[in-house]
Amino acid sequence: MALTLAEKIIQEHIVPEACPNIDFRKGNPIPRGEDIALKIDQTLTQDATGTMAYLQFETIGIPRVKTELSVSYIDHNTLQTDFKNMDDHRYLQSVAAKYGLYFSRPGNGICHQVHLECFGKPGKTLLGSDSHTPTGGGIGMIAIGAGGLDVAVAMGGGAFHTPMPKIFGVKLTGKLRKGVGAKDIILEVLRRETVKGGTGAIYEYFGDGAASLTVPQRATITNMGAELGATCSIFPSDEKTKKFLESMGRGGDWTRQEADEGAQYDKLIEIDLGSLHALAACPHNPDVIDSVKNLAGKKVTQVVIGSCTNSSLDDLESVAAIVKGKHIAPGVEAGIAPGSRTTLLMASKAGILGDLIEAGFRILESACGPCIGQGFAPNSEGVTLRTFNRNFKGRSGTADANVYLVSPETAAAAAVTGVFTEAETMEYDDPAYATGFRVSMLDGEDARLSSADVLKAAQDRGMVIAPLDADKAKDVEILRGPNIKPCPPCREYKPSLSLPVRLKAADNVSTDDIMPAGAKVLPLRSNIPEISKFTLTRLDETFYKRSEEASFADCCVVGGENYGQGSSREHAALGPMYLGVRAVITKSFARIHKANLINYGIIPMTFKNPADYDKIAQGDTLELVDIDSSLKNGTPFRVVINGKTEIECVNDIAARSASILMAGGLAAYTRKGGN
Ligand code: MIC
Ligand code: SF4
Repeated sequence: MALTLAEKIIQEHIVPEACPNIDFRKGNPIPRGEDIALKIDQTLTQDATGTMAYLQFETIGIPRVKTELSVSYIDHNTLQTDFKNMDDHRYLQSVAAKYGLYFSRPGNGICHQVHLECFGKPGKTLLGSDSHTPTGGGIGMIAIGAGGLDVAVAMGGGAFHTPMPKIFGVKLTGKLRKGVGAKDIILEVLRRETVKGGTGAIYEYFGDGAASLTVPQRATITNMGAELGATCSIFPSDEKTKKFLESMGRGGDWTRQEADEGAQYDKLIEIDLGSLHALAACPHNPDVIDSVKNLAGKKVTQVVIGSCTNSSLDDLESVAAIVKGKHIAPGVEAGIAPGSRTTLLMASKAGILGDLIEAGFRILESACGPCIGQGFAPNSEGVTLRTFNRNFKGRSGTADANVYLVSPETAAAAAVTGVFTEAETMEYDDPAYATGFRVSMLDGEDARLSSADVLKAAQDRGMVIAPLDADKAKDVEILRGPNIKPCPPCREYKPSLSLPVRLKAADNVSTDDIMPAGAKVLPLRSNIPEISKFTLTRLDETFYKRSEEASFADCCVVGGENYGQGSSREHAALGPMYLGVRAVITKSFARIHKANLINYGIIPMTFKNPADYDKIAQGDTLELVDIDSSLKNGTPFRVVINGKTEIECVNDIAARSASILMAGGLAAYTRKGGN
């Protein structure tokens, strides 16, 4: 049977002995939704989730990572207002040296951009403790975001378990107009599919329109597949991919990856690129899409180019083309955080950086920065246009700011006009568009980009430290600062529970709502007792106080649709667990958060009848009757509200996940010999 590209890579990586329910006779498609176990070739971590991941990895007790390649990046916590961030950096560097990982130093850039440039390989699997790990799909990888504990298990050689996704095909035809960016393609997909449309699915892009896009453009699209709730997204690996890898000095890593002729998709979406115009995701969710034409003329106070979505050389070049010879409008503050040091160096050698500085952009560090509320917060009630991927309320650091997610082209147009403007209505020269749309630096069509200096910059790996030899690694001492506390154990499993509803929340609660990021909270990522004080504060400032008053007794949380969307941060499970949350009952969950809840022993349940959500009020008591038999037998969960009304909740928890819950979380399960 003809297979999709995603299925081909999955089939090559599946661990048959860990998937007893799957029939592996040749050509058999894997049933959607079935628990699959994947061999993981590469892992990545970043510092904000990495410390917990490596604290867990240390407890596994193996001398060296067992993957083909693992990289520890420092990109999130680089503000360093006191000792905590740098203590974490030193801990992570020492762990990398001891256990055989590459270490990407602070300043080297955002993990996803750097991984694409330096390490990703078509046809391989990548698991990362960051939800935007699917960026790697831009070069034909199955790249999946997960909680740190799952990544720790993969570094120890364990398989990654997930339900087999549906495969949605996205056929792109035609060519983007000048002034319209790859961001507009993914915003169009978000407009059609919504932030929960991709739950349990992989988006696979193909067609002549896909072939026309450069690797960084493809990566913008696969990156923001995370906002669809997708497991991952993928493009074929073709001649463009080859040129990109050659430009980065890695031609040898290229392999062709494509779907079989006639592959069937679970759903087909078609987009004619030539018909697209600029779009914006409006406050406060990535799927609230409007056209820039509709917003045209609206005043803008801030513009930021950056984040793992849109901070490549292509992006900086698009911006430079629009702002060259102009100046940032007087009412606007504008900043650029290039995605990597390599990008920054290339932009500098190609003369692009000079154009940006001349226009008046403030040059920010190559790191996550403003995307995660670490500096460059907008003014009160500000209107900020960002090339990022998330605009949840308050994430920018300013609670009442209005964050719009746009392409670099739209951001650049607004920066110089001071209002929402369609870049396609402006007159400007875009040398790369004119010469074949930024095909690749090695094509030599754009003289600025193909110069020897730029290529040398592309291949500079000066800020990556390679793994130490095993015999030298033995002697490395792990450096632990005073803010690094061990991960607390999960609460012990109980076969029946009676739980007060400590919070009832609405739809689309994000992990930023459950455990905020930002300059104040992020330094506490290695210290669960301290960070837990911020649990759910975005939704209810009294949550911690009320938990304390209840002596951190067992309780539950009730939510609406798509609970836990956004980040992979397991702190959004760890914080609640530490304060006593034993179950979360919702209309539906986001994939990574649901897995994190299970890993930390919290039972995720969904209402069989979504209308039952209305039968529960905050403060009610829910009795979870005989959970034990539901988990052992896979039967529906029974929940009694205030000793009176019984409702049924769906039990879609795979057998292995049920065993994890009964063992008291993934760490305990692994220690007891589970795999
Ligand atoms: C994010 O974009 O929300 C983050 C910060 O990168 C998170 C990871 C984290 O919370 O550390 C993510 O996307 O997984
Ligand atoms: Fe960093 Fe923002 Fe990307 Fe998360 S989404 S990895 S915070 S740049």
